[in-house]
Amino acid sequence: MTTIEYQDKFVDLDGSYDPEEYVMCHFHIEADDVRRAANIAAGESSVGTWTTIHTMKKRIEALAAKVTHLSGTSMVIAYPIDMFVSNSIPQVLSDVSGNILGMKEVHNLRLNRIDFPDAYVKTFKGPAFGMKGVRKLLGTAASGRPHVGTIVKPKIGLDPKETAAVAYDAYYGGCDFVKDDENLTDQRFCPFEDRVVHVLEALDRAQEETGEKKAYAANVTGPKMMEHAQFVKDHGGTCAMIDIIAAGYYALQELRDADLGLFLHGHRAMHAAITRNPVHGVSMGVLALLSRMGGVDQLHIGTVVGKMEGSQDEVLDNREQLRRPLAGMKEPCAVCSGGLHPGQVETLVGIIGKDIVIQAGGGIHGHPDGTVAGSTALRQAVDAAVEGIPAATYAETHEELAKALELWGRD
Ligand code: CAP
Ligand code: MG
Repeated sequence: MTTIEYQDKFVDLDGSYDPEEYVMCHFHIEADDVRRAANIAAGESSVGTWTTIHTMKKRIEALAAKVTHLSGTSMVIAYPIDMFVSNSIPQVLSDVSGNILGMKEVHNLRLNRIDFPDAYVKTFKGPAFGMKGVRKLLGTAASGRPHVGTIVKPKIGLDPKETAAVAYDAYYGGCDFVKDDENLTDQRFCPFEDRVVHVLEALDRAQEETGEKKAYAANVTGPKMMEHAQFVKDHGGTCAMIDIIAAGYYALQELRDADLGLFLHGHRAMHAAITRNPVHGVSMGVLALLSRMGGVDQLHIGTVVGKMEGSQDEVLDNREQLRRPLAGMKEPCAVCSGGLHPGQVETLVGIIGKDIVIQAGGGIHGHPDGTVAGSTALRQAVDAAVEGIPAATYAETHEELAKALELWGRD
């Protein structure tokens, strides 16, 4: 077999590559022969294939990706910027995390970080609001406290009026934010438009009664995404939610590029199929960066302390990708969610800080006194954390929090 990879032409460890001309991708690689596998990976993900081809032209060699660093299991590949199409996350994914992840030659390959040239980043719209914009909308810019949110539970099954009743209780008890679950979209038992009308009516009522600004993330994922997003806008909503991985990044970009004036909540259901294996796939940090470029204003990043897998290092990297300087692009707000309850808020805020949305489904609707009390308890836990008062101390004078701590304990 005559193979391009034997020629080692995609490895250039002494070369210098201008970060404004190349997309630099950092990988973990495991193979019997790492140098050979690295060469194949760079070739396969740019101009190469498994054998020498007679259709190759001299000028096309300028599009070859090059391995610029190789040490142990750490590899960097520089991809020429001309490989990439403006404002296309699918293009990025097919380029740098496409066939190479499935090649026999590599045992494991994981894309851990991408550094893009600023000029390329600027071809994406990024978040319309970002964390600061959403804070402005919800009136929390001055306090800087974490936002408190809930996912209406059960995940599926409630009808529109029942959903709205749960949402009202959550808002009334102290939640800033109510959202649909990832698998609630437009099912027969809870049609989208009916649900939006009822929940927004509950939101209005709760806003009037509490004097606080509230938001509702309606899950527009699906074939009627744009129509549903427009419906939310037309009915006075401020937010749309999208399952970015299940729907695909192009869907997110289409939603963002429409400039509807809604802030976008990114749910990452299914990300673990891609991100969970620590030595293979694509890191959640990379997906977080791409989600930011694609325009999410809020993104689930994990919790460390909750029910979902994700080490502290990973969660902090996810947050970092939302905050790192990126050609002036706005910073989305990190959403911490998944098995959370008031007893974990102190630790969570200690690890991740105050610029987060703290979301709880079970940790609100499972409160012994119901959703209003559950929502109040979570808000009290947030207030305690912001004031630097231990939750146990705060609970001595806050009954809802006390009951939550009694039921779920403290982490
Ligand atoms: C949380 C949740 C969210 C998870 C997703 C759920 O509910 O609604 O989808 O947070 O995980 O369905 O599990 P609970 P992640 O509060 O009742 O656990 O944020 O890690 O993507
Ligand atoms: Mg959910």
